[in-house]
Amino acid sequence: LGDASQPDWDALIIGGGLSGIYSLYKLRKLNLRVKLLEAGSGVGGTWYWNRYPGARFDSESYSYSFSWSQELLDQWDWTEHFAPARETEAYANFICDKFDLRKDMQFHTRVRSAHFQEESRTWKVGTEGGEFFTCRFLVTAMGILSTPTLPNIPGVDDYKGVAYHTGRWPKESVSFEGKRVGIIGTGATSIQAIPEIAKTVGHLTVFQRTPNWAIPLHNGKISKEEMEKIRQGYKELFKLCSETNMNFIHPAEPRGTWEVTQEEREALWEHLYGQPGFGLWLSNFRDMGRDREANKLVSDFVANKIRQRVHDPATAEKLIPKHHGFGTRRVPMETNYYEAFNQPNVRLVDINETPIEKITSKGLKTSAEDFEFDMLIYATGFDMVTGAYDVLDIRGINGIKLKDAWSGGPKTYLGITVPQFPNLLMIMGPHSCFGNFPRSIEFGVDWVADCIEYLESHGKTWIEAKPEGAEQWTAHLHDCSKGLLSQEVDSWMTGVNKNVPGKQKRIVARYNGTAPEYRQRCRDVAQSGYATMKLA
Ligand code: NA7
Repeated sequence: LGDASQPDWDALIIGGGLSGIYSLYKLRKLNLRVKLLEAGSGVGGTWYWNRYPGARFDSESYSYSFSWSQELLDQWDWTEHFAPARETEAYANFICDKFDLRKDMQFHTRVRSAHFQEESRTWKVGTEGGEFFTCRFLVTAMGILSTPTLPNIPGVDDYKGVAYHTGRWPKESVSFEGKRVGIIGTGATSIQAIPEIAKTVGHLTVFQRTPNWAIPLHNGKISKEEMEKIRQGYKELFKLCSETNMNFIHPAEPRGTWEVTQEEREALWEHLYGQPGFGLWLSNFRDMGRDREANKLVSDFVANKIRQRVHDPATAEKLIPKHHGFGTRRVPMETNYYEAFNQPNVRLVDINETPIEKITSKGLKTSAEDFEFDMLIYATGFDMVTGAYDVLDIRGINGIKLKDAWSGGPKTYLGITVPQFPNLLMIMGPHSCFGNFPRSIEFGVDWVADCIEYLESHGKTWIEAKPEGAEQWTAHLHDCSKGLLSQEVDSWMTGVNKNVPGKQKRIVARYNGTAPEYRQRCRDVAQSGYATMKLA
């Protein structure tokens, strides 16, 4: 293994989540010799690692179905409108069994390095276990929120009780009964976990730095009859997703905030607040994400909902974001999140008032109090979008390190390729269009597979973004992002993670135009015979 002159594989895929699974299926169809490497013991990616209580979709389950196999659509039943993580993990397993994908997967294999070897036009990939593989095309399917980060609070290693990061939750069931539990972070993860933990916990203390604008999920079971109806409607559903800005089933509201009366506004917001899913975020007035005053109105509407639901006015005020507007960060979806704070055994600590000074052997110390816990939960998020790349030693032409090439923010072409890193093809890479993942994954994988097929049929063994292509793409990304209120806010969507050195400044981390526009731009490149890229 590792002989550059005779690569082991035509394509090597890193990651066994949904992106990796479909990449393997699709590239195998091209009769390529393909291998997939996965760090975990099973498939599912996000849905494999995230086992914390309450982990589930907040996109409608059926809108998450892969559309490329009618048989798969016919055979798989979703049981809830927003399926729990274990059901989605089972879905990933079902796909792998059905298409016999597991035989080309190697588990317990964490990739550590990938070096491009110019002479042989191959990648040499090294693993933590000391194995080496060579391949012609390197397909990264590593996820955008897959590298968990612990808080940069002194003493994280000192705590002697049980501690978990939500993104590395154990497989065994965890009991909270009678326990004193502390949880740090109040992002989408924590907002799912807190109400579940609160059901049985002895006492729960929530440490909040930034409150978020969470809205009700309104989940429900799917009966057999309802599933049949959904199945009959898959075609229209996928068409609808392909037309919306972010690939979800929630279409944009064409009207602007100021084009309707206050009563009409309230009526739309009430309606959307009572509907399942992301409606209030994605089907709101079209200027909500750019017009500060319009955004303030809807933020006030959601603030009043929080006030109505939380009994203690002081706690309610702490739970209402003051420094960013509704929808300018990823909107967490909740089920009884606000009600959890009405329980006598759940307490909110605003760490802006009383900062955490250190983690101690028994719990943690704020400027006001010493806390002792039986369990400490870090719901502190991930090194987003570029994190999975930064932890690897990826080197392109002349040994240039990807981490260095991206030190000022990612540089890509279409979010798929990178100048000076030939034959590296990223699925859901930085600068690509995220939204409803499987819809975006299907597009990304199809584009990559078509590209490889084109190279094969034209006798080419090299594809690379041109520097000027990456510059134009970055400029276009900045154009799409102009005027977005979300770009004025620190969040994983703007590439900020204060726990990670070098990630303190906001960047454009994702495609902020519409999904149809993104796809059109990628298609144009393919249709031009990849004229804007270097092929050799
Ligand atoms: P998020 O949304 O990044 O949330 C992480 C939370 O942890 C957030 O409330 C952070 O506060 C908090 N945090 C992080 N570091 C610290 C430190 N050092 N001290 C105190 N609090 C801290 O991650 P999630 O896992 O909840 O969600 C990730 C995405 O997964 C989610 O959006 C979905 O798309 C799926 P901050 O806001 O930075 O002040």
